[in-house]
Amino acid sequence: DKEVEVSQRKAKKPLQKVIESSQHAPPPRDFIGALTAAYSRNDAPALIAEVKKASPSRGVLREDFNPVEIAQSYEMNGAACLSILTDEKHFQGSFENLETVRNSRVKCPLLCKEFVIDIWQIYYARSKGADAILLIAAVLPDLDIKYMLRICKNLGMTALIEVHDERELDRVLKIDGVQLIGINNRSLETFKVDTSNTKTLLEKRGDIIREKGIMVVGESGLFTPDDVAYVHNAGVSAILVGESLIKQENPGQAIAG
Ligand code: IGP
Repeated sequence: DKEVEVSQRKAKKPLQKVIESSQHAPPPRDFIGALTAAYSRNDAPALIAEVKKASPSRGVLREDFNPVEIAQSYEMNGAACLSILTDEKHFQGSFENLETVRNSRVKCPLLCKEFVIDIWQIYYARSKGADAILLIAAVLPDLDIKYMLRICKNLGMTALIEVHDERELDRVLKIDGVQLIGINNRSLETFKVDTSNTKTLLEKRGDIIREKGIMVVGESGLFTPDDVAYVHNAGVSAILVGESLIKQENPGQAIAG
């Protein structure tokens, strides 16, 4: 999305300045550590709960949207990590939301949910307190993923690499240093959700993934305990859930159910 990039560039600081402010950010929290600890405690997939105001497919999900309140409620009810949408154009998110949650009492590691196409965005996310960042294989060439992984590592951040199909998964499995892969059940082109996507891909590539010690996150379209059990059986040790939680009157309490 060139448009997004250009508007951010125009509005914000030059790369060198952003790199400098990333060095003064609060030290990164251990995203994978939090997921692993939660998974071994509960024998259920660790939850990454998403702070999401709107989506392109569903429009505004919540009118009374208070990111810090939602984040606190998620944390109190057992989320291991949080995902904060920062994309403005499609999700009505913001980096300000990320920063205010990071400066609140919330202790969970935070994933910055952004369409990253430029390293500027990674440093910017870190400068706003992100502990992890999403890298979407569908929009990034292999060389960019490799380079961005190195930057994340140097910053002490975790990269969640998102794939949607076998071709993307195979590309990502060839890259060294990948620790966390998200399998998106929603097609970014058609918005169609199909949880069997996680199962199919893990049936095909589960062996290599386990061999490499990569942790898998089941993403999108999870609404019921059955959905969660289904992707858990398929082999994920973490899940990323937005809509079904955010639409509840009390988004955090929905976690227990
Ligand atoms: C959450 P859902 O269906 O529970 O709201 O999905 C999350 O997986 C989804 O928001 C997401 C996303 C993304 C958003 C997955 N990959 C990439 C923006 C960009």
